[in-house]
Amino acid sequence: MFCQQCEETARGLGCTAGGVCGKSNDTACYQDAVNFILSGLAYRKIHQPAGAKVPADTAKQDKAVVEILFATLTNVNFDKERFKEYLKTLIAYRDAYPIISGEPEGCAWTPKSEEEIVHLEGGIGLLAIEDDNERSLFSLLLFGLKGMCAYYSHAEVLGKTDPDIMAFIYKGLASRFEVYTIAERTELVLECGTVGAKVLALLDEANKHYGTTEITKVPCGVKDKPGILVTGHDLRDLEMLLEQTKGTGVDVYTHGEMLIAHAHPAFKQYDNLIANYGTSWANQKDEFPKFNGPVLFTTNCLVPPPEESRGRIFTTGSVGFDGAVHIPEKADGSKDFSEIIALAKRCKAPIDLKLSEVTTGAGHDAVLALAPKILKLIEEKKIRRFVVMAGCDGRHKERRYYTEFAQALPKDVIILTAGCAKYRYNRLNLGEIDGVPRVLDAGQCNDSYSLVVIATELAKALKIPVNELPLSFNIAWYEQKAILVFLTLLALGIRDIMIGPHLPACLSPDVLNTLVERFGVQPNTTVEADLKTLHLV
Ligand code: SF4
Ligand code: SF3
Repeated sequence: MFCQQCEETARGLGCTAGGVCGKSNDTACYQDAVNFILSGLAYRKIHQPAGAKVPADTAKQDKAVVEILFATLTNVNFDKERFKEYLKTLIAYRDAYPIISGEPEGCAWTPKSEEEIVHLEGGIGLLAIEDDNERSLFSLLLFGLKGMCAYYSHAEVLGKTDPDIMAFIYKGLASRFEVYTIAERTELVLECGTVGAKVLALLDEANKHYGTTEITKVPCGVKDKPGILVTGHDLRDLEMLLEQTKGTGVDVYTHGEMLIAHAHPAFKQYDNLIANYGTSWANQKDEFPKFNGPVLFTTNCLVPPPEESRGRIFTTGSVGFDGAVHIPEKADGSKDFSEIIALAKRCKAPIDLKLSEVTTGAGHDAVLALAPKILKLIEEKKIRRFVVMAGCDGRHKERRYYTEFAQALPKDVIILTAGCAKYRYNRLNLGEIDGVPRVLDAGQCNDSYSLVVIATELAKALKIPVNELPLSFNIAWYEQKAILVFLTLLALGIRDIMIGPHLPACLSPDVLNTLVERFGVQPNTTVEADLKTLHLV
């Protein structure tokens, strides 16, 4: 296996003998195989000559493509058996298209045995792309596409789709088998960011289904009934579970990125939605055993659980783990969570982690409602600057940097955040500036679009270009959704983004050079130096 898609990749280079994340060699090879077949399917779909006999309705195929690419994102699906099924599904979809004369050999690849997949990864994995820059750019694109599929799937379950976004997903996947110059591949990566903005906007629209978020203080204690802990990003799953647990004597708690649900008016109606429990995905090994009840994973980030607690782990959607019960979607889109509820009834109530409440819900509507006040505070020099510290959390000790950085910020700087990185500083009591919280949390990484809207609207109000706003970016990344958000910011013309704790391992020296020269992208260093670099002191 060879995988270097996340920030915690082995030695900062790539995982080659089992993933740091817990992904096995075999599962990694199966993921390479589905990615390879996805490119073949996309190539065949795109290059059909006019009049070819092609599948008329591709709605199911599109849904499968999105689900499967999402399943290969870090910490989503560790279950080799699911990838075997995915492989069969994709081959069937691909082979429903006529063979194209002169198509690249890879388009027709159909593995005959498991050995072929597990031993052939040199031929189908990303290392098979020999040119360093080509591999680097296709990797960035593929990782961006994974993030795109994650966000698209969330919009899709809420009824929002966009054929242009699907068309780009196929275009990007097919590019693996096509001839592009390095300059063209660079532009394709940036186009991924442009389409990323569309996906994030679509999801923002979709999430309005639950009402626009309000700045909300979320309780983090526990009650005495048993509970189900819901983690990941899928609000629709949470809604279905809340409906099904009504009146059962089982409470529901959110974990990690699900925190934002408490700020949506639709979720405030549920008195069985009790509190947010714990912190980010990176601490689940400590926090889940104390919860006592079952945990439902609706998306990433799943850390392989110890043997003794596997019976309490449930997965749904793209998520999978060998030994965990998977709740499938029915034909009508509903899910039956009765097995989780039955188990919860036999569990003890959660142990109180004694964590203080946290504030979330600062999406673009909530923040822009404060715009006149914010603009006045800027004018009065009570707000000196904003710093976007959105992104992911992770397990490495060096992520202390983000806590220390937030603590060291001058008191007239406001943090704009989204994603699970916030758990590094959302309990620091950083206070308010004349009633405006110093940590404005838009919600999930899915809500990153809010930060873009806030920045562009403030720039408009101040009649200056976005890059002249008193705004700096210090982004923490871990997985591929963060890569998509990063590409989106680049495509929107944001310059001088600082990114850490490490740069993506897939960047070749030349590609890194392009990012530095063209966009001023910079790695983070020390708190002291970075505060100066980002004009925060
Ligand atoms: Fe390694 Fe990250 Fe890939 Fe897991 S997702 S195998 S930790 S690079
Ligand atoms: Fe977090 Fe996994 Fe990326 Fe959604 S839950 S930001 S790391």
